[in-house]
Amino acid sequence: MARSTKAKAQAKRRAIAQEKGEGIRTWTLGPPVRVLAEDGTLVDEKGMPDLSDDELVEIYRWMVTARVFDERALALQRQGRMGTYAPLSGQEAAQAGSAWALRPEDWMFPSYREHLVQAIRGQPWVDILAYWGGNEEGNRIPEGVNNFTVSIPIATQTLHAVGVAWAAKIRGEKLASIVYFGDGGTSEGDFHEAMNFAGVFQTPTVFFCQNNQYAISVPRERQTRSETIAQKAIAYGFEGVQVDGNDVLAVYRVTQEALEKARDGGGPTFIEAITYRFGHHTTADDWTRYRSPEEVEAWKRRDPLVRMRKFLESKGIWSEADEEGLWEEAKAEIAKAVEQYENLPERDVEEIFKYTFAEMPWHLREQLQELREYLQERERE
Ligand SMILES: Cc1ncc(C[n+]2csc(CCOP(=O)(O)OP(=O)(O)O)c2C)c(N)n1
Repeated sequence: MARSTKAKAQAKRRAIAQEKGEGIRTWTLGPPVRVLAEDGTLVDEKGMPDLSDDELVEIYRWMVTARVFDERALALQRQGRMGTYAPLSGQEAAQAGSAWALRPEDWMFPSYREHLVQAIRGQPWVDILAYWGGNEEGNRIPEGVNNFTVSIPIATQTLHAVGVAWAAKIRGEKLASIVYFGDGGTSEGDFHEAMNFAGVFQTPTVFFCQNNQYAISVPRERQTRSETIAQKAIAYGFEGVQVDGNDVLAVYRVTQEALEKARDGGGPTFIEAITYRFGHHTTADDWTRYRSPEEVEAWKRRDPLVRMRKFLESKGIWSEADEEGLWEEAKAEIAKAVEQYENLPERDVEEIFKYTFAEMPWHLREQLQELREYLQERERE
């Protein structure tokens, strides 16, 4: 096809898609999908998702609870009461909006930062604390909750999500899988293999990239030369879409559409949610080494919680008293989870060797022996 004919065809497709209210879905991406402006006003009335007032308040309640959880978890780690922790503050809209669009039968594959997604899907806060406290009980997913466990190795979970979605497709089950990863994850081979497989086999998978601008200290510009991350989907033959990741309603809308399409046999979608991590990568990191306070402050002015709160207020369904009450409630809920966490029975350190294999292989037996000798020696000192 001649270049101009091709461009015309592309423009036509884009125009039709936009007319249908589908947003921008080609590699020449326009501005990210948005429903709320930064001041909480509705910028896209047609794009307003079908959510009841109760649901809107409930989504906001989760976002505030996650912020409180984040602050407490960080403090616990700093006080030596927890092993390590990956803060999520700033990413509440990306997580709450996408999680809210999921159905119980869908499968969810997290990285290590999706505490809010895990909680919305039914994992108790105490379990999430237990996991970060080094207690494997925290990795026990409650019966009937279709969440996979935390994936520390970057992007490996993308393959698992595609595999599960493919199995569901073969079995004729009407469900989708969603997989979370960061901008850095898109540089991993696993990610590209998963994308290719999903495209070829048209698996019902939603790839949800929280582009929080950094992979630890590596900024987005050093991660990929691509103009957008979303456009990577095009090379694999499916749709990519950018969304304002600090706009919970826009995130809900694009995720809901992508999941619906997947369940209806329309194949995979790649969502790039543009957001920002307010805090450290993990408690082993120090963001002041690679970001300026001005940059962080600029993003804090686009706080997803503030945007949603202002929207609820403008709808006349939220007051100052509601706000105060919610923070108190969230603090009490998390304080209870912390108390439960600290009262969990202590685990035997030897357990870390015990549960991967039915029979312990020789190298683990050797390491266990070494650990016992070390502990005995320490006791003698
Ligand atoms: C396979 C692999 N390589 C390296 C690491 C070390 N590592 C941990 S987090 C991280 C950066 C990931 O950044 P990104 O994917 O953008 O996610 P974010 O942490 O920003 O949510 C790296 C390189 C790892 N966990 N796994």
